[in-house]
Amino acid sequence: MPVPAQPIRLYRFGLSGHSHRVELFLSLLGLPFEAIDVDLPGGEHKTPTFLARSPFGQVPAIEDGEVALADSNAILVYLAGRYDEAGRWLPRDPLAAAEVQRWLSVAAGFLAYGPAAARLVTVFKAQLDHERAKAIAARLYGVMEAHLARGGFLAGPQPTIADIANYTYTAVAPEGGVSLQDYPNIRAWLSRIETLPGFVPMRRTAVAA
Ligand SMILES: N[C@@H](CCC(=O)N[C@@H](CS)C(=O)NCC(=O)O)C(=O)O
Repeated sequence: MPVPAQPIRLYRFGLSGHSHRVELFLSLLGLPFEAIDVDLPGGEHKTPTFLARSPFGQVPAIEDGEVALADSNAILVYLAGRYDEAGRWLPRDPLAAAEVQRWLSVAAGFLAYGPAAARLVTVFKAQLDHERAKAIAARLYGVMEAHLARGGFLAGPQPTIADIANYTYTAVAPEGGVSLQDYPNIRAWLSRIETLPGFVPMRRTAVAA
């Protein structure tokens, strides 16, 4: 597997699931990286220096030599394409790649507006509609639970970046008042991810369902 000439710089925030998603994948790939904490409460992500790195003023962002990239899913796609020569994490077969993309879209849609938004309300006191976020989460997890009935991973029998993208905010969903009690297939899938070599957990908060 190719390795970067110098450690990849990861701009992150410790309680950000989007940041953890990238950190988890760097760790699973065994790539050297340097984590740089961005002071979100202090507004560092809206400074001109950080906006040059991430135009929407959001973490995570990375620098890998000459490459600067923001958006967690875009970063997963980049890292898989550049460093996983075997194409295990992002298959090259068109249909298999489309299956992965389908779940990346879920991560940027239902997951972000459902469980992640619900957690923003409970952990960060965000002025969002908690009931609406929980309803979106229920819709997402109904589909995901049925999909995972056959075991394996989201896009097939092997783990891909589809799993990495959806893992973190699902693992911490109870912090947002979204219980996983009724979803045994989802809980078993979380456990399968947690046994992958190189797995690193997301930092938990005191808020829990
Ligand atoms: N689509 C982005 C979303 C990233 C995101 O929402 N980051 C949050 C932290 S988890 C953030 O930086 N929020 C600050 C803001 O939006 O101003 C991604 O996947 O990276």
